[in-house]
Parts: sequence; structure tokens; C-alpha cells
Amino acid sequence: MKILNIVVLALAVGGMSCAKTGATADSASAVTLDAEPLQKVEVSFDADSAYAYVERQVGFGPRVPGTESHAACGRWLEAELRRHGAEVVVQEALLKAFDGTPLPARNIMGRYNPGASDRTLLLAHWDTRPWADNDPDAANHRKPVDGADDGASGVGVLLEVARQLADADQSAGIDILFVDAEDYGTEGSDDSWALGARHFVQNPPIDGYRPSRAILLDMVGGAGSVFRREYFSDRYAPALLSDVWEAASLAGHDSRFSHEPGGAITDDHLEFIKAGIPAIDIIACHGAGGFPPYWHTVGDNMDNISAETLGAVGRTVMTYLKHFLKQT
Ligand code: AHN
Ligand code: ZN
Repeated sequence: MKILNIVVLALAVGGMSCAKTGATADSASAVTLDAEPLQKVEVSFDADSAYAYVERQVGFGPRVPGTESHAACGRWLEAELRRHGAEVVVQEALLKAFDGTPLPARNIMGRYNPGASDRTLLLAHWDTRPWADNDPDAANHRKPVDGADDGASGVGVLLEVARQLADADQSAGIDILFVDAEDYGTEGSDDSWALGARHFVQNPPIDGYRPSRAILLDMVGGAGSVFRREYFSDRYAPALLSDVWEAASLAGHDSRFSHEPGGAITDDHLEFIKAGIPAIDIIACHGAGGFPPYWHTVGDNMDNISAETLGAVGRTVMTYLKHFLKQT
């Protein structure tokens, strides 16, 4: 039974760190590409534009559900998707945090070619954590984070993808989803995270909505960040994960998309996996493993954001869409 497996495995590997865990002889062996030259795919993606999108979100202030900054940013995200030609669906829900706090949440989705039945869902969480509770200075533990990497980076890349799709003559069914209330969780309770994604999967805002695959971007803007093969992604969506990593290679980003196994991370993608939808998480790993050092600290600000990293992820996504979905 799938769900039970996930719980057991999450316990077995100790939860969320992206330290190297659960390596097998197979997963640890180096992946070697043969001598055939890889076909280069031309894509456009403006990394500076993605960076500006990250900056703009941070400029609203912390996007904590229930605050005016959050509401204002949500309105802007919706308008931005519309401006880029998407058909926008907004799902509002009053969710309940682990501590009983009511969270007015908005899942915001922009759809391209809504009539296509094969759909690729690209998603990122847009809310930010209300507490910098991983900060080395305890005085910061009750302050909110800017969420430049943890929140704004994935959304920034996907807004730039939307901007590119607006101009593209493409026929694939693509949905861009900004999920809310991911980061209001507490350590030790896996169910306290990803509230917006869980609500979306359990109450799809479009009747019978079921994407063929889902790709989550989380913390994709850190200078020096590397992306490993996250454990649940590799276990439950190995083909999708390999395709996206191959797209990274085609786009010239082999060194950032590592073939090392990553840790098991409780994140929005798991909600899709639990529903039987292949889903992967592109999420930062720093050094030998672990989240970036500024994760859930007041240091998660623009100083750590690199247009180069955003560009590598954005070009990888665009290459995946073009090469694997065979769009024109
Ligand atoms: C946990 O902290 C349990 N999971 C990490 C998911 C996350 C939080 N991604 C960004 N912030
Ligand atoms: Zn977080």
C-alpha cells in the first residue's frame, strides 16, 4: 500500500534533510552518458526577468497567510498569469494550521491550452514561513522570513515560464499552479505542511482535474545550489525525474542537476504522489547534503539569490516542455 509505504520510508530515512540517504548499489553508481552528441534544444528563458519576479514578491513583504502582504501578492500573481495569456482559476479555502490558526489560502492556477487532455502541472508554493525558527539567533525565531528562496524563487521561475508560454506557439496542456500554505508546518508533524497542495488535490477546483505529471520547484534560486534526485520523486516517479534530469543535461546544466540520491522531503509533491500522480521535487541541496544554511532563517533574502541558478532551472523546465512534450 503506497501511502503506508511513504510513511514507513519517511520514518526510515529520518524525514526531510537532503543528506545522502538510502543509497543503493544501483542509485549510487555513476550515470554515464554515451559518446553520442546530445541534441541541443533551443529554448528562451530570461533569467534576469525571473530574478526580477523574485525581487518583486519579496517587495510585498512576508507572504504569510492572513496578512495584507499575502493578499496583495496573491492579487498580483493572478493578474500576472492573466497578463501572460493563461486562463486563471483561483481556489480559495479557509484552512486550519496545526496550532488552530485559520489560514485564508488561495491556490492560483494559470492554464495553457485548457482543452488538452494530457496535462503537465508545474507548481511552487507562494506563501512564506511566519517564523525564522531555524535562525542561529533565537531572537529571530518569531520573526517571519523574506522567503526569497523558500517561496519566491520557484514562483519567479514559473512566472517567467508563463511569460515565455504567452509568446510560444505550443499545443501542450500546461498548468502553472501557485500553492498556498506550504510553510506553516511544525517539525515532527508531516501533515502540518503542504496544506494548500493537499486541499487542491483532495478538492480539485476543476471537475476531474488530474494532471499526467507534476513538477514542483522549491528553493531553486540559491547561489551555488545543486539539485539531487529527491527520494520520493525517485521512488514514485523515476521516469519523470530522469526525463527532467536529462533535460537539464541537454540544457547544459549537468553539474547543477546531480545524479546523487537526495533525502526524503515532505513537500507539496507528496500530495500528488499520494493520489497516484507522478510528481517530482526540484529542491536545493547544499554541500554534502541538507537544506541551504539560510533555510527558515532571516537570511533567506535576496542576497542569496542568483540569476544563474534561476536560469539553470528555468531553461531545464523549458527544455523539458519542448523536448519531452514535443511542442512546436
Ligand atoms: C519539512 O520541513 C518537513 N519539509 C520541507 C518542505 C519545505 C519547507 N520546503 C520549503 N520549506
Ligand atoms: Zn520552508
